[in-house]
Amino acid sequence: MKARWDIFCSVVDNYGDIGVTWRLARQLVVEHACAVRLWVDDLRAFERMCPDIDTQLDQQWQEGVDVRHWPAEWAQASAADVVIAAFACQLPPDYMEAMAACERTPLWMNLDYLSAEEWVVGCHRLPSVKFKGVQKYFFFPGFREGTGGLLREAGLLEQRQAFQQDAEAQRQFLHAMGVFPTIGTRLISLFAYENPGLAPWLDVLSTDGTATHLLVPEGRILGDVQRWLGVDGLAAGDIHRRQALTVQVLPFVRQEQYDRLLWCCDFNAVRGEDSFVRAQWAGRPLLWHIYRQDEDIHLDKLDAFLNLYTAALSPAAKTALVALWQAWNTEGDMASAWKMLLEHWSEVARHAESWCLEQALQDDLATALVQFYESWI
Ligand code: TRH
Repeated sequence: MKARWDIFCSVVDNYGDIGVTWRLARQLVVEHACAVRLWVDDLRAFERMCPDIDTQLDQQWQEGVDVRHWPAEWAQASAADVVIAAFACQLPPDYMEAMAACERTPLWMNLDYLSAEEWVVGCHRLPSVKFKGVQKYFFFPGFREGTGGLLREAGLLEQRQAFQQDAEAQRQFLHAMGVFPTIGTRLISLFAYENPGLAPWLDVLSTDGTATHLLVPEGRILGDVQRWLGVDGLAAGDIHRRQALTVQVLPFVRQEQYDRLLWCCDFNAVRGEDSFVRAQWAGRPLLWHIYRQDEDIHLDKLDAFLNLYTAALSPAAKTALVALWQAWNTEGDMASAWKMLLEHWSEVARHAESWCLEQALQDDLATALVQFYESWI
């Protein structure tokens, strides 16, 4: 019999909560033959990345996943074999009672936030709280050996490499999105929160010797883009040129299409958690806008990742990359940091691919979760 999994996703803000759980749910179904229910409290966020979602339905099937609207008033009673509370969300009290009443106690895990910090290794798979005999465990994704790894679908890197070697496939993909870059243009994608560092970066891109085509999916950074362009009401489809820089606004697309966009670009600015990981699987240089947390604790996470990521770079390339990421996240000097990075471009580009291959040596997160369950039973 298939193992039954319940994944609970409370959409706090943005798209990372649903982005991660939706990706995980599909992978458990497709690659591990699990029966998965995905409980989501906000179907509108889900609809942005999966337009097939009917926001009015309490229950629907999407790509083999049993998608449930997690209602304010809980009515569901039966508990699954494996229960995942994503990002420390609180399960409905009645569901916890149902877990406690099960003849065979379910495996209950909290799927935590992604961090490169060292302490994650020590906490991964440790017991957390207990509810009436049901033990909860911490499960940490991560970049280091001894963590739960990263979400990575089977065959992802092979697909990505084949696509990147196929100029025609890329051209067709971009054309279908209304993107017609001139030959020799540097293609950059930009997915970020509001950021005062954008204007100086765009200044330097617009006066650079190499032309840049900047692709901006609709989202929070558009206000800064508008201000820099001096226009109002930017929307998907709009294209503006300022000297060497072409700025094009794209619609928010399905996760699979977003992957392809990242694969096409020479440089990807990403944010949060899931797009950050996808940019690493793209094997191209990237810039991370980290999600801000109270008391600047996100800056420790940023440093921890940079320490790992830049370990194999030459000191000069490392300095350049760290300067750019720090500038983007702490309102530093983006203009000179970008110019410095350009001097080390080929090394940073080679490194992006080798980092990707190195990370792919770890088991992926879905496999690690299934293995944990198998060892637990
Ligand atoms: O949207 P994010 O900022 O999400 C999160 C949340 O804020 C969350 O609360 C916080 O904990 C976390 O950041 C750190 O960034 P993220 O994680 O990259 O999620 C975006 C998702 O949207 C990701 O799955 C990729 C997807 N996406 C598309 O499907 N299509 C698109 O066009 C774009 C731009 C993104």
